Amino acid sequence: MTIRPTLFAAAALAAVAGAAAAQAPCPPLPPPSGPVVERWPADAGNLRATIAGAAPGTTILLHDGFYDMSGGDATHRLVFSTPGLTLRSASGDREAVVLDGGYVTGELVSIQASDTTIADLTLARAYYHPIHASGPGVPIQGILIHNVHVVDPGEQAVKVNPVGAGTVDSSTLECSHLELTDVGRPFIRNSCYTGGLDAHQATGWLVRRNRVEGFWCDEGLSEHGIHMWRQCVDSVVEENLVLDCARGIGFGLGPGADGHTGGVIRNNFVAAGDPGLFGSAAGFDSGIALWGAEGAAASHNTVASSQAPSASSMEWRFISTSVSLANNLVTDRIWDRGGAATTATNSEYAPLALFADVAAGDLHLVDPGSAPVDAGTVLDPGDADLDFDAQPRSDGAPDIGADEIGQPVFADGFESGTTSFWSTTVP
Ligand SMILES: [Ca+2]
Ligand SMILES: [Ca+2]
Repeated sequence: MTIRPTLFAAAALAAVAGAAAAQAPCPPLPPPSGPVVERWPADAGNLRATIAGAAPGTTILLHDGFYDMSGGDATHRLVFSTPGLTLRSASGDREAVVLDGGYVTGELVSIQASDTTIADLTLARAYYHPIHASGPGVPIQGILIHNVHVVDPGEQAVKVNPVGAGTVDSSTLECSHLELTDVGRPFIRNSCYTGGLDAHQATGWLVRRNRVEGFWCDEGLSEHGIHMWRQCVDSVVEENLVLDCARGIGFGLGPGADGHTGGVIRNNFVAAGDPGLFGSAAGFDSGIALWGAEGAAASHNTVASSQAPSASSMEWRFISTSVSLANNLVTDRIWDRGGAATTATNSEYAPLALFADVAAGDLHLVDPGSAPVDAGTVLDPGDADLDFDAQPRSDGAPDIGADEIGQPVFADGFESGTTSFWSTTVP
């Protein structure tokens, strides 16, 4: 199947329009500080050489347009093996620079060096992983993936796994949109071998403020929208919207080698409302799954599905699991499938009418008089001081779920208010 660039761009813009109501904006990256190399769409065939020859600290600025990256074969990719390189758009508009693999190029971006930044652009239709980070036999760190749109990957949208001892640690995926669309879904292979972020043996990742959506297949069970497992440590997953994914957020997938240590999942919206997802073979499996998660916390998350999940809204499983669940608000069950848990003021079987728009992923509370408001347990300072909107929980009576209600709501569905987590004032 061939998608002409103009049609593809139109589809991407439509997707963005749908995303406009999602999350408060993230502040832009600062301007480049080192050497800058500018490139245009006609340079698409030479980008590999440009990146391979760039001095440490160089920023490759891409001007707006459609970059046809489908030349070559499944072994082709942009390899970042020099520390401190940045690939970003000149305009800062992630929808205006599209690198399209046409399901020919295996990976679009291969990160193999510390302090690599990928920002402000769209990566479409890689045959495998559009972004793949692996240390080159030794650990790397300081990767920043910021404000990218990854659309219709052939496998997982963002893959992090070690090569030998080459783990990828202390890195960030933020403010990005990872999605599998109805157009791309038929291209998924191997019994739904896809997902949003899939990280193995990664320590200290921060995954925040992303919109992850559409990861499901007619047959087979997709990996989670955000999945940290296989000995990941101390992941922080916060303020994300995971919409219409068969599995929302996962720590671990089993005991031992498949497990996760430490970490926190907080202030996320996990929503499911797509009839196609519910009608698929696997359905909506679970919102948040802690399988072999040792010492993890899940606090102040909201999981809402317009139909019942196949398994649960939230669950923990396997003997090695030890989790703390507090102030989570869900529309179905929280399931004890084995392991140890401490729980405080979680709310199951919440009515859908509590939320602004489940199908759109807007799980803000609508009624300041509703049951979750002011009904939560006060957590230790630093555990979940801010809500989904990065607004402080300052009234001494936390609302159950990811949203602390009580401030004016933006026209686009978000609340205005105070100085945020980002040290910027939300308008
Ligand atoms: Ca409150
Ligand atoms: Ca709020």
